[in-house]
Amino acid sequence: MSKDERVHHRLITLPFSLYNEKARWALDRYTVPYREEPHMPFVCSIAVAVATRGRGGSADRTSSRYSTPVLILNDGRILTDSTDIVHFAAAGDDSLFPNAEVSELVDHYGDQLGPYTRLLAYWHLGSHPGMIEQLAADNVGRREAWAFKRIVPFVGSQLTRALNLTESGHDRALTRLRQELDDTASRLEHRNYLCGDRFTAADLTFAALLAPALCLTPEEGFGAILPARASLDEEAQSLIREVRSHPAGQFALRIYAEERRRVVA
Ligand SMILES: N[C@@H](CCC(=O)N[C@@H](CS)C(=O)NCC(=O)O)C(=O)O
Repeated sequence: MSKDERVHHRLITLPFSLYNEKARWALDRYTVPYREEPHMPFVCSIAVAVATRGRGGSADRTSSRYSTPVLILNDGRILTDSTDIVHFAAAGDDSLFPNAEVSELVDHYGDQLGPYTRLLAYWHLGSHPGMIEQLAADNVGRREAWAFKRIVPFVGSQLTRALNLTESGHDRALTRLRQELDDTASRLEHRNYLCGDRFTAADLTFAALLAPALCLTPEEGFGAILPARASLDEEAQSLIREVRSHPAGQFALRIYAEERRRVVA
């Protein structure tokens, strides 16, 4: 084992995914030394299976036991859930999880926002030929991007099944996303942050899980490369405009601008 491997933790990711961004954000915020190992859909699950010797984590309503992010700590411990990784990163700083309300909201967005923004992102990805290959070229190693091109039809059909990428699934996701945006905007009517007057894990989670619907760029703080907005069709661009101009979308943009690059000693 090299000295570097002893110091750094390994973060196995699907780099442009929202739950992965949530974990990466927390690790960056607390300057936890880690090396990201980015993979494409399905390849990332194989990477998780290999790294955890087949055990994976535990499946939940929105993911399998081989979901990402997975953090392999340099002492051998393994964290297989984004919220666990945020807790680990923030260890010793109670301000990120000050009370039960914050934890409940983190879970709520994990269950009720993430799955719907993810479904909408894959829905639009599916209607843009060549785009998933471009995501691979922009976000994972050259060899994997090359190999991934060859399995795109297989991945497409698996994603359609796993995520319920149907017309009715899409409509439901859009309704749920709009509901979450409206509920979040109501929470924010009399406060600057979701749980009061300070930034917490609820704000981080909401902003990270909304990121694909905002089509955030690295310049805006997103930790991977999403498709260029100009390359999207009118339906996708119109959704992004709607989310960006919604008070809750504006809030997420503000949180990214103010907090994504902030480092807490
Ligand atoms: N509850 C999990 C959800 C993670 C999740 O759904 N990850 C997706 C990427 S957005 C994934 O890896 N899916 C593949 C799978 O579930 O096998 C967490 O917060 O870590």
